[in-house]
Amino acid sequence: MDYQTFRGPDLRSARGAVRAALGPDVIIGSTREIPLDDGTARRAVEVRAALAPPSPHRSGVRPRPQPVSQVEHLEREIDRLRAEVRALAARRRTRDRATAALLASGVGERLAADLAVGSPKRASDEGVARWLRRELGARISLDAGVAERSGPRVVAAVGPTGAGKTTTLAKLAARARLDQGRRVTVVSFDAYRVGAVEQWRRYAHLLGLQLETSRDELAVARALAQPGADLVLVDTAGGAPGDETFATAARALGRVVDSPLHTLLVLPAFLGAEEAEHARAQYARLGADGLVVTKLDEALSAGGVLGLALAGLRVAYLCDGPRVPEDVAPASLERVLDALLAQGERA
Ligand SMILES: Nc1nc2c(ncn2[C@@H]2O[C@H](COP(=O)(O)OP(=O)(O)O)[C@@H](O)[C@H]2O)c(=O)[nH]1
Ligand SMILES: [Mg+2]
Repeated sequence: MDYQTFRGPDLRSARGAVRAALGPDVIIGSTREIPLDDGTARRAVEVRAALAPPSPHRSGVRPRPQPVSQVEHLEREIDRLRAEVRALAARRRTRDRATAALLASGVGERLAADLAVGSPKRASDEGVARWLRRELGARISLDAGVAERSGPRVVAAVGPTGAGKTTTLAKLAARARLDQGRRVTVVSFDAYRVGAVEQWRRYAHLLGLQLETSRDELAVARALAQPGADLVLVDTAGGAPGDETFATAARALGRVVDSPLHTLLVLPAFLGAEEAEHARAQYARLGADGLVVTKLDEALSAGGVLGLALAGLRVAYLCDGPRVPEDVAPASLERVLDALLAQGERA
């Protein structure tokens, strides 16, 4: 190789000199700093360069396949890893979006994380929403319209004060009377609270219901023993489990042996996941086997309460207003999912 030497005050100018003399296709032999022989401490850069031999490409000769160098091998490995990291990031983002939608709907953190684990690898926002609906739909079970089923049965409402127990039972009583012409008896164990009995007297008068406002746990059995007894609705006070009316209701419900008994836990839609879980535990002694979600008209989403449905409690009714009897509907999967994701889908 025919090397020539070029100098400059810095590397840039030395390379400039190389380019000016030999053009762009050069081979650099060496580059080094040298002292300037002008008696100062200044230094210059010296580059040795030669014209590159003509490339086989340009001369029309096919290049022979070169063995893959270590550098190329590493580059390919890095590309592969990059693609993998991108795929993982996309998957994580999908999972994050699913988690965010669930949290926005009010579903508790643990449940949201558990559900989002199975989210699809890659998906648009609509894809994530569709997947969530499918996934949630598969986990929700319904026991829709329990009070409408024929044959003597007892439907009891339990839950915190103000949740909408009395209103919901009045709606069910009205539907049974007006739509089905059934004989309906109401047993109210909420005999202590001022106005509670009065509330039922008015409904009984309006709708033609039999009313038992007893503090005696045998009242349910008596109601069922009446000739032609059909639907018995049991209203309870919201009190704590130690409370006397609560104990009476528990004993009464325990005595209903022959007729099917449905104990509905009535909870307002705006409860958070922890409060809903707490209520479920508190009323477990009354053996709630169904869920009524009330006040859907007052909540953005009902994920906290419907988290109970995802954990196995079957949804019976949805209520979206105080009007008797209009604002109640037997639960349908579509409406439960709408209530569950009302807020989350927009997140
Ligand atoms: N906005 C709305 N209000 C409701 C609903 N259900 C019940 N309410 C109201 O909530 C209040 C308490 O209801 P009530 O049935 O007395 O609750 P209880 O203490 O559980 O028997 C009343 O003012 C009802 O009119 C509902 O679905 N939506
Ligand atoms: Mg009440």
